[in-house]
Amino acid sequence: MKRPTRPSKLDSHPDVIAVRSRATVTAPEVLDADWLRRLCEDAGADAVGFVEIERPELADERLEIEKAFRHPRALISFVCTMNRENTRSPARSAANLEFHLTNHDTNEVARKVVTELESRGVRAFNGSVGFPMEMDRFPSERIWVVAHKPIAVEAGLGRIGIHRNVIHPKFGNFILLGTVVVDVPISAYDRPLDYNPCMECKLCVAACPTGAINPDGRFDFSACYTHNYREFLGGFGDWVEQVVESGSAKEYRAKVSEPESASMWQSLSFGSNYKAAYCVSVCPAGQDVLGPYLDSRKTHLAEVVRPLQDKPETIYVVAESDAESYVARRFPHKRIKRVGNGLRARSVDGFVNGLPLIFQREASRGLDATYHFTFTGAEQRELTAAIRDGELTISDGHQGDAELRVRADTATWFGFLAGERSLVAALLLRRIRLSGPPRLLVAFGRCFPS
Ligand code: B12
Ligand code: SF4
Repeated sequence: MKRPTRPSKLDSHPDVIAVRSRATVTAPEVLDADWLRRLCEDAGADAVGFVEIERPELADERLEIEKAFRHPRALISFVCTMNRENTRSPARSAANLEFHLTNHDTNEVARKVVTELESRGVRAFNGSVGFPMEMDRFPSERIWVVAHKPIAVEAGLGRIGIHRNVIHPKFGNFILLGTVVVDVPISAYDRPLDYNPCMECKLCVAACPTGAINPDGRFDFSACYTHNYREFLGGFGDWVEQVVESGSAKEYRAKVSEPESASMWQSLSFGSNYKAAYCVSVCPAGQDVLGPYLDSRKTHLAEVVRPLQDKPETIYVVAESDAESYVARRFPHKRIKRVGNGLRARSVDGFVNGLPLIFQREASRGLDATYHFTFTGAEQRELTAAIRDGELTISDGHQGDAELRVRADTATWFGFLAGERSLVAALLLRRIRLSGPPRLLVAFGRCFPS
């Protein structure tokens, strides 16, 4: 005999009764592209594009997105424009104000779109435009949840210029990017632009104070990050260490000038300030931007590029990096200050991911060597690093013949790289063993200053 079901405590809860008695909101099976575009524009987006999550070019990005939002079906990419004169001004407080406020607006647009979609039963997610990011991964893994640039490119919102920022065909590079991920497909998707708005004028190369941008599009991450991000992440960590290592106020003042302390306070109080972003400032590309440059390149150079090049300012560099020699050669009127950037590996993965970011092409000139690494202890792995013709390649396992073989206990190796353990002691204790000329280890170290 079937026993009568007793009403559970849940059934009599007022909110449960209310939910059960109201009509359920059913998410649409497909989001109409025209309606969705209007929704984004009404929320404040200046341009919008859509991409299906299965796009092969975004396969790696999809894996990252799925870690944060479980059911991605489609991506909404959008841009918010920045005012140009502020972004170009040598008064970097004005430029930073523009970056910060546009950043805020872009997050706001994403949030408004997500809120509206959620009210219609669509699950939607927005990763942040910039900060906050996932700091528990720093510095070994990528800290951003969604990489907006490749998505914007696939959504037809622009192409990557020599300076590695996305250039929109109308607004140029005076844009910040946002992405909303939805769990419902969209009725029509966009394709990448069939041309690159970059003019290849190389003004970004000429204006960057650290030499981070190469004419062929190679980007010296370490050069840009050490200077531009002096008051962010590892730059901030380095400043903290300067405070800790100062035995007195006098000693601290010898290391950190009064403007630098005030600037750090400003960043902590009002949001971190970028030191440069000159690549964005000088870029003439984009139909709304290009006119004055076409009218007179001379005036563009005199009024936009030169004031930034001529500005007397401190440029933060890692000792003996390519940036240090570049500033001395190219901008002798700018002050060079050697600092640490906090990019230290603490795991083998961090080591593998980090080496290409801090590799110094010029410092590697003349080196032609293959290194076999055997990590033992906490992590066990074999790696090959080859440096040849100014290029670094890293591969798993031991490939080919090596000029130097390094066998290292993982903890000792990363302690040595962070300057916390002595190499001599590690060699004596055989925690690090070398087979081949030790000068090749010194030469290796010169290619990766941090
Ligand atoms: C990490 C990061 C940085 C790092 C590294 C930058 C970099 N180039 O990767 C640092 C700290 C140096 C940095 C600096 C800046 N950043 Co930033 N940064 C990011 C972040 C968090 C992730 C970028 C990313 O995806 N990197 C992954 C690596 C692999 O990207 P990548 O090397 O550029 O990869 C591209 C190239 O390989 C390119 N590519 C492939 N083949 C080829 C071939 C050639 C010839 C070329 C040229 C390129 C190319 O395609 C890849 C995909 O985009 C995003 C925010 C976000 N969550 O997306 C903002 C973001 C990229 N940053 C932005 C900005 C504005 C800046 C700064 C101007 C900051 C400032 N105000 O000073 C500078 C500009 C530096 C520069 N010229 O790149 C904007 C760019 C907007 C735009 N129009 O594109 C973003 C998108 C923030 C936003 N939401 O708007 N940033
Ligand atoms: S400054 Fe010139 S070369 Fe650099 S990204 Fe802009 S258009 Fe391209």
